Parts: sequence; structure tokens; C-alpha cells
Amino acid sequence: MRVTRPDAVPLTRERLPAWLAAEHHGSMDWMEDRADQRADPTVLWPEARSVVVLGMNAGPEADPLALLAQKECGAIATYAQRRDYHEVIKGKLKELGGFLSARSGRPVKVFCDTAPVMEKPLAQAAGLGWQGKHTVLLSREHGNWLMLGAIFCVADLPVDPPETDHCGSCRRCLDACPTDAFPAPYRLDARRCIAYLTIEHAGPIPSEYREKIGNRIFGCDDCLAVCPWNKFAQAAREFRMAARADLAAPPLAELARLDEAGFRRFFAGTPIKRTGRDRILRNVLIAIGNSGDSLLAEEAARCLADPDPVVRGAAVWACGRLFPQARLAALFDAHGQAEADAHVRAEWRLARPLPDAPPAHSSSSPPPCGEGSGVGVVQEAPPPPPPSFPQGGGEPALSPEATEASAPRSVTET
Ligand code: B12
Ligand code: SF4
Ligand code: SF4
Repeated sequence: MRVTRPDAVPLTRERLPAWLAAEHHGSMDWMEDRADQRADPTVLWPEARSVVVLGMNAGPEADPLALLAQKECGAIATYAQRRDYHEVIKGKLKELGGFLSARSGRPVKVFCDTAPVMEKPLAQAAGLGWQGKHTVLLSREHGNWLMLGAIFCVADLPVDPPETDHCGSCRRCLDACPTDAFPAPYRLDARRCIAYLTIEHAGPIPSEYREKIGNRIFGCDDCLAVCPWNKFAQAAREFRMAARADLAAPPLAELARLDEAGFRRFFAGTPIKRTGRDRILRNVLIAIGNSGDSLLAEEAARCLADPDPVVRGAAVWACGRLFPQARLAALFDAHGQAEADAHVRAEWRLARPLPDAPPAHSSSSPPPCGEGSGVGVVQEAPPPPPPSFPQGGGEPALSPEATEASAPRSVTET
């Protein structure tokens, strides 16, 4: 925990508008809302005189990159394999904010991704660490695994010195990025970032990134995990930030079977729950398409009948990568012929290229848009594995009200 002044980050007044003007925020329109307040804490709350920035360690217990080789499992970003940090940090901020407000007799406001605040530059100004070339705040003590929150105070608190940049000539994070998301050091084009694509982006994932996503189903740790400053980092000790073992390597076959209720139960209390079942299923199907696993192909085939068109579209892509032509043609007859959604029909066209020979299977109705059927050797895949997902398991849902109710009256959460 460190303290800075609200006017300690003057550069963000230029840098945030430049980032937005370059459209590096993609479809995160909420980054444009109240951008003047986000870029300048003195506009957000003119009465504030001090900003307390809190960093919480969410360090992993094992190398997050090891999971990327386990193609039959989904890779979840380290920070999300545990209880939602918003809830944990918010609780701590309210406790501390209540104390500060009581001691100073002046009001405070607590923020953790809940208002337009740029937490990383404020954290650097307060001396918690520095923004690395990957733009994330890292520290010599905790490496890359700090999660941040802030308290704005009207009281004039003594401030800490800012931290300086210790990246030097290193560029490991820039070179490690699978999607080449850094147009320059210290700048991120979110539209290319797997964290954006798998968490924030609604709709189909652009085809150029699908292979590169590999088995990452929620977020990405690559640029953080390769940083040499992690050598001093430790696994999260705070019990509420402890990682859930069942989120370390969840089998894709089981994730692909989650219906809405099963999804909500399994991901209860984690940040993944807010992303929603359909978007996660879409990501799971991209990972299945990248698995090269014929057992998983059957899971993708089952999702061709999913009610959500984005899920169906991702299922078509996965089937196109895993099934031989003839089986794909049969699946098209069963599901694609009657497909009403334009995007899913487009996925079918790409998955099932025009044949250079007459169709090898019989079909009662012609395929849409003048396409023929696929040809190829039929290789029936083995039957799907039995369902074994812990449908009744998982953490009990957190009650946001529980933390709201405990807020001292002089602490405003925005
Ligand atoms: C939007 C957002 C995202 C977006 C965009 C990320 C981004 N870099 O902006 C997406 C969805 C991609 C994302 C991904 C992730 N996020 Co995020 N995200 C945010 C959020 C809500 C806002 C960040 C923001 O203000 N971006 C706007 C840009 C313009 O700001 P900036 O990154 O600070 O940009 C600076 C540089 O570009 C620099 N700059 C520009 N030009 C130049 C030129 C020079 C010469 C120099 C030196 C610098 C420089 O100045 C800018 C201003 O400081 C914050 C929470 C918050 N309220 O702050 C969390 C937050 C940044 N995310 C967080 C995390 C953990 C992640 C992930 C690691 C999650 C994961 N594992 O998948 C990834 C990391 C990806 C990455 N390399 O950044 C944490 C980071 C904690 C930390 N230690 O820093 C935060 C703070 C949430 C939290 N409360 O803890 N995130
Ligand atoms: S989180 Fe992954 S995709 Fe995003 S910038 Fe870092 S390495 Fe690249
Ligand atoms: S990997 Fe290297 S360049 Fe990137 S944040 Fe770490 S020290 Fe800086």
C-alpha cells in the first residue's frame, strides 16, 4: 500500500486520448465514457487530496505457461483461477477507507475497476512498482502478479516516492506475445490481446487469432510469466486469494458440456462468471479446434446444435479442423443446411471448402449459396467420453451485498 497525489500522473491526460484515438480499446466503449475523468483523477473527484493505492499478490503456484502444452485442458489466467479479486480487494479497501475516514474525519471513495480510474500509472506514482514494456505494473518484490485498487481521500496524507522503470534493454514480454499485440514498447493494442479477445470481445473471434489463442479460454499470462522480475515473486498467501485446484487445468471436454446453470455453479465467485457461459463456450470451442484431439471433436459436433449462434459458429470452426471432409459433410447436412444465422452460415462455407469432385454422400436438399458437399475418407471418431463435470460442485456464489453492507458510512464506493 502506498500513497500519491491525484495530480501525480499528468501524462495520462495525453496518453489515454491517444490510445482511444488509435482505437486500441476495440469494442470496450466504456473506456471512452468519462475519459476526461479517467485520464485525470483531479477531474474525477476535485476534492481529493491523496490517493492510496493497494496492490494484492495473486502470484501463481506453478509456471502458468506449462499448461499451454496440455491441449486437452483449458488455460485460465492466473488471476482468474481464484475468487474474484474485485470482491476481495473491495473488502480490504472499504476496511482501510473506513479507518482513514474515521482518523481524518474526511470522506473517502474506494475504487477497484468500478470507476474511471487508471490504476497502473497511479500505482507507479505511489511507488508500488513500474509499468513494464507490457504496460502492466510490476515490482521488484512481487514481480508481475499484483492486482490493484485505489482509495481517494480528501485528507492530505504523506506521499511515497514514485518508482522508476527497471526494464532496461529487456524485451522478453514483447517477444513472447502470441498475437503481436504491442505496436511499440509500453503500448498495447487491446484488439490483438488474447485477454481482450477471450474476456471483453463479444461475437465471433476474428479468424486470424483463433490458432494463436491455443488453449487459452480466459485471459493470457504470457507477457507476465516470461518477465525476469518474477524470480522474487511468491504464490498468493492471502487465503481469500488462494487458487482453486479445479480451475488449474479444467478438461475441455467437461467445459464444453456446461449449460447455463452448470456454468454459473462451476464459476461461482470467480471473475469468469461475469463473462458469461456463451462467451466461455465460444473460447472452449476455439481451444478444442486447436487440440487436434478426435475425442474432443465429438464435443464440438454436439455444440453445433447450441442455442447461441456464436457458440455454433465456433463449433463449426472446430469441426472443420478436426473432422475429415465426409464427416463434416454429414454434419453440414444435419446442422448446416437449416442454419438461419448469417455468421454461422459463413463459418460453414469456410469450414467446408467447395469440392472439386461430385458429393460423396447423398443429400436430399442442395447446400446453400451454391456450394457442394465435401469429399474424403470417412474416419469415424471414437465415441465421446462420459460426462464427469462437477455439476454440483464449485465454490458457493459470493454475495456482493455482503461486502456492500459492511461499508462504513463515510466510505463511498463508486
Ligand atoms: C482496459 C483494461 C484491460 C484491457 C486493456 C489493457 C491495457 N493495457 O490497457 C485488456 C482487456 C486487454 C486487459 C488485459 C489484461 N489486464 Co487489464 N485492465 C484494464 C483496466 C480496466 C484499464 C486499463 C487502462 O486504463 N488502459 C488504458 C491504457 C491507455 O492505459 P495504460 O495501459 O496504463 O497505458 C499506458 C501506456 O500505454 C503508457 N504509454 C503510452 N505511450 C507511452 C510512451 C512511452 C515512451 C512510455 C514510457 C509509456 C507510454 O502510458 C499509458 C498511461 O499510463 C485496468 C483497471 C483500471 N481501472 O486501471 C485493468 C488492469 C490493468 N488489468 C489487469 C490485468 C491483471 C490484466 C491482464 C494481466 C489479465 C490477464 N492475465 O489476462 C491482462 C494484461 C494484458 C496487458 N499486457 O496489458 C490489472 C493489472 C494489474 C497490474 N499489476 O498492473 C488491472 C490494473 C486490474 C486491477 N485492478 O488489478 N486489461
Ligand atoms: S496478455 Fe497475452 S496476448 Fe495480451 S499482450 Fe500479453 S502476451 Fe500478448
Ligand atoms: S519482461 Fe522485461 S521488458 Fe517486459 S516488463 Fe519484464 S523486465 Fe520489462
